[in-house]
Amino acid sequence: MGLMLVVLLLCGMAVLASSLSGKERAMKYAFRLPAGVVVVVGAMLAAFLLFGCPARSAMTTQGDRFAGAQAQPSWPPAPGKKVGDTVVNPRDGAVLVWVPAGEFTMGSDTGAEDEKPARKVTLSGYWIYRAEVTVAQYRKFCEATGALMPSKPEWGRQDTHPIVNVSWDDAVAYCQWAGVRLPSEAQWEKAARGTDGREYPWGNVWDARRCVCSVSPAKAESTAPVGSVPAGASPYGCLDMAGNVWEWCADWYADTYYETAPARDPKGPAQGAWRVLRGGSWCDYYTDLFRARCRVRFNPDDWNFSRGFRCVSPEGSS
Ligand SMILES: [Ca+2]
Repeated sequence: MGLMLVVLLLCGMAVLASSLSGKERAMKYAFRLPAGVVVVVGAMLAAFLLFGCPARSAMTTQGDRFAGAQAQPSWPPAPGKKVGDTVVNPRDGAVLVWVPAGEFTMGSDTGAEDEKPARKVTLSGYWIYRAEVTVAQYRKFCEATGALMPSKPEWGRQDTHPIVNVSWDDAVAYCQWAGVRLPSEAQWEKAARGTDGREYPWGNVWDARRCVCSVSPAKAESTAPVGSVPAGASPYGCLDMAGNVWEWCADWYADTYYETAPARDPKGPAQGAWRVLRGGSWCDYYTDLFRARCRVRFNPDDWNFSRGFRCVSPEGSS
């Protein structure tokens, strides 16, 4: 394009030069002079539009480069350094918080049989979504991949609420698109209760005001916008680990797994019939379900209005 304009410019100058030779008749001279001027001016104008706005051209280029940098940030993310560090997943815009490597208390000596015993388990560091995956994020996944939105709950699809009515398989498909994974059961539990063995994300005393639930006197009528109860944050800043929606974990469920799990980075049984869900939901009214150590199983192909998920950074990123 640029070369063509230069040629046009040279042609115009040639026409103008010949028109100025002074050997043609006056009419021809009169015609050629304006024609040459028109070609020269036209070519100059075109050249100016193309090359004459260096600031605009450079801005566009820089803008493109910037957009490219945004579309391809450092992902998977580098390990965090301390509690409170955050990163953003460029694919779905989710904020992830850092859970440092180290030991925590997994399970319980006093809870249900499948939670026993309380053990010291060590995990590598990892990033985990601060909140549950939202309707808006899941819609983005569907639009990008052609996946279908799940059934609409009674309260409708509200962008800031957690997605519900998703199966374990749906959650895994989302994770593949978003470049993340479902948390292992151990990762979910550590993110919810920290290292001091507490019962709830906020401490050891039940408080219905610290989560979206139906435990009296709270009476949630539906899910709530994710992260709407900051007072229920876990030691790492995770929100809604208790309540709002149950959250799928990557692991198969086994009732004896807490007795036999490896002491470092346990990833669940090799096989099973059910997958693990954690944390309780908006429609639950039994306080034990909200304890960070409570384990629930469910058919991975099935779904309902109280179940959603959150994600962790991909393998090898921490
Ligand atoms: Ca939850």
